[in-house]
Amino acid sequence: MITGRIIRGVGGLYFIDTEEGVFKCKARGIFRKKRIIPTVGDYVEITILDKTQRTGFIEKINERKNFLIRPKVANIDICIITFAAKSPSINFDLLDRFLILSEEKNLDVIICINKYDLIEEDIEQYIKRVYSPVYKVIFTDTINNNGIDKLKILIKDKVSVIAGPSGAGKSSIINRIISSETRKTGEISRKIERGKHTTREVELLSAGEKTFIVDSPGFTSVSVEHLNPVELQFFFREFKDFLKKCKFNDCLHLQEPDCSIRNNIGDKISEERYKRYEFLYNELIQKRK
Ligand SMILES: Nc1nc2c(ncn2[C@@H]2O[C@H](COP(=O)(O)OP(=O)(O)O)[C@@H](O)[C@H]2O)c(=O)[nH]1
Ligand SMILES: [Mg+2]
Ligand SMILES: [Zn+2]
Repeated sequence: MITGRIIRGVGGLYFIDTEEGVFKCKARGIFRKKRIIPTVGDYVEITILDKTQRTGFIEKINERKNFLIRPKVANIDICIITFAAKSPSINFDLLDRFLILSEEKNLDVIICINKYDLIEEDIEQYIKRVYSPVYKVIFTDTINNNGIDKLKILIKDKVSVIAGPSGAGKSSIINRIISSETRKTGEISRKIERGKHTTREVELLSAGEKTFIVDSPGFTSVSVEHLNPVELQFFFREFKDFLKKCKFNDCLHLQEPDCSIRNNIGDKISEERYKRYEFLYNELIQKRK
């Protein structure tokens, strides 16, 4: 058996990237019986049926480290949360919801602010003040190629999914990344859909050896409804250092005295992010009533 990774699935046929190249495989019936659906990103063991035709069978699916539903993909390392600096302008509520979900799934995060060519000074300062101390933030522009090399370094040897609203420039960024990589290796570049089309098919796109990137459709909203209000605090990364320092163990950082989170507002915790926490906490409580 050889080990590989599912990079694409079309109508029950899976494309497996292995050290010996790509094989087209079907899954053994046992998976259907057990109701396990092979998913793009899965590490699998395959047996070869025909070496010249490059066909085989998926025999085993290794345990997943995580699993995303939209796009449906497994074993993701990084979420590149992408917003346009302008047109459309940044919805910070949506950005924070993406951050919460990424934390929940234990993904590493890169905040990518694209269309840097259009950015306004106050927006740039705002992002640098509120987000840069907490997350990796990069500014890109796919017209002059600013920041793309930096992004490539950050995603090297990892599998990343690019998420964000429609029109942010996700597909443009991916095309920039994969076209420079394919040029290097002499492969034929596979331009992915862009513009008005939605990005439906889930695929691990090669962005260099051992590096993959997955495009996703534009999200107009992100639901955090499934979260327990009490656990929301754990998904604000900048809270982490202070959570154990509140006077009460079960502090929710709302009105309690001697709250370490509230004591650090304006210092290690920005007012804007704290307000978002408060807002989302109340929203989650309302939903439960
Ligand atoms: N000004 C500017 N426009 C961009 C940039 N990147 C992408 N666009 C444009 O923004 C639009 C949406 O891009 P697309 O990649 O389809 O966004 P997606 O919906 O997030 O995949 C297209 O018209 C792109 O040409 C950029 O860095 N600067
Ligand atoms: Mg797109
Ligand atoms: Zn507290």
